[in-house]
Amino acid sequence: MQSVSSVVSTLVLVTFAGSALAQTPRMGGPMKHIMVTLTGGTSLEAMADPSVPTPVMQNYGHTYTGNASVLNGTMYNAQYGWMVEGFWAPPSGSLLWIEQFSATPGLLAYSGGTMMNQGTFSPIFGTDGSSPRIQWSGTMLHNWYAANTPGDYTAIYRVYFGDANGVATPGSTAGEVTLNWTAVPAPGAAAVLGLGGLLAARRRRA
Ligand SMILES: [Cu+2]
Repeated sequence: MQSVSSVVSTLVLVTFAGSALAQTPRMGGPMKHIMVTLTGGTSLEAMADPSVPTPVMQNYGHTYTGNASVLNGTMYNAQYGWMVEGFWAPPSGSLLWIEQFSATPGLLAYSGGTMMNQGTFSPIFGTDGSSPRIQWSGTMLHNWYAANTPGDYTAIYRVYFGDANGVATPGSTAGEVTLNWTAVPAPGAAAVLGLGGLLAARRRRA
């Protein structure tokens, strides 16, 4: 027979694991990097890794706390990550900027990071009246995308050199890339049903 204390500690562990899981938003799949290259010292190019399928925005039914709570109740994804390809730096006096040129209405974006540091979750790219552009340090950047309505979403971005105000550096060429997502409703419910089916199958086999 289990002692009371071991039962209690087991319960605490289970509760802690459950809440820790719920508080950490998921990327939603493998990283899909947007590789940014520089040619001739002035011309930027951006390309999303074609080997990773179109990211799916999902609602896992979790409740996040703190800044991540902006994702609560949404379908979301953070697979897209901006990455510098090769070794290069902006021309002197220039900074790297990423500007959202156009997007499907209802696409929400929040400031991200890497998976170790999930970012500030501040609204970006026009979400909640924010600026359409962000300054980019050039380190891997996985922003959070979210939607409240199922469907297909697209956004077009320009990555370019500019001054501290985001005014494009004369003589430089922006890279352009189109990103796509599919937002699907409540896969969490389907997953629970699937798990129930699995457990039922195990029980039958046992
Ligand atoms: Cu990455």
